[in-house]
Amino acid sequence: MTARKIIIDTDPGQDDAVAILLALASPAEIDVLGITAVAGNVPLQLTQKNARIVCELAGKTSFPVYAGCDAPLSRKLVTAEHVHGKTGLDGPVLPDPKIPLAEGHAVEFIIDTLRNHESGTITLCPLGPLTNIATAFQKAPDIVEKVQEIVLMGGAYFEVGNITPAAEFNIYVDPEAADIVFKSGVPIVVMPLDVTHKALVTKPRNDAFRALGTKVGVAVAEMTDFFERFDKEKYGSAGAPLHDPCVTAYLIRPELFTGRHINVEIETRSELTLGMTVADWWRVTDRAPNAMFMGDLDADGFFDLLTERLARL
Ligand SMILES: [Ca+2]
Repeated sequence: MTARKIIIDTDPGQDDAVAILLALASPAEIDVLGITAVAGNVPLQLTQKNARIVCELAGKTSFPVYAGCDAPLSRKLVTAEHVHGKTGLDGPVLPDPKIPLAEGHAVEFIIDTLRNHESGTITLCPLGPLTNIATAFQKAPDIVEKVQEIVLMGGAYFEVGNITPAAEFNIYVDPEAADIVFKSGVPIVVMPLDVTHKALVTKPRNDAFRALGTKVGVAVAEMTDFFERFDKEKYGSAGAPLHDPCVTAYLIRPELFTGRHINVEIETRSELTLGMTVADWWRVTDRAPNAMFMGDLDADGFFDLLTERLARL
């Protein structure tokens, strides 16, 4: 098996950080060609810096980190400091990054990388709003058919919404971008809240991260400690949901996840339900399937994988 070539498009975020660490800990399965930052959980100035902080924490700095779009396609940026803290990576105390930001724009990197590789060999892994990906598709329509697959965190069906009663944060922040991506024809795998709310860092699971005794293990435990206070208060859940690591875990062990290949469309007009992922889970329309929409995961298997891989960093 050769490692799958991916670009991680991200707005770190503690859960983004864990998703990136999992990818960087798994070079046999995942070849990270670059990381592209987007505005989302916190503004771009912080997400691009946080992405570099995480790479240095992992001790993996052989690929470029680019800054991308600092605002959604046609809306004002909505951020989530109420969840992630002021820096986006609140929790552990981590040093400022020494590696520089790569020169150039994330969108150009995405376009060039797809053009410079054989068709069907690059997977895009968006962990934030879909602004960078949609902008790349708009600027360079020729790259769309070259994408092997998009594996993304976003949306919800049974869990409905976390930023509004109807919408999940990543899709809500830039619904027009999500609409472009979901209509692109690229094979899409979606990790919605329905799955990620089952990836809960319970106390024993967090203790397992801390017990690794490594810089990475302790930092991840401190990140989830911070992150979980929000979800405990809001949902009364047993711990923080690790949304974004579901994406990189899927690349390593897809059998941990089950879902349905269905039609998913994005609400872009209604004020009330803006950014809703209208997922035809029950197949009540004849609209063509465009996404593998996940519904369940083996949570114990997921955390076993995560802990085992984080131990390698
Ligand atoms: Ca994210």
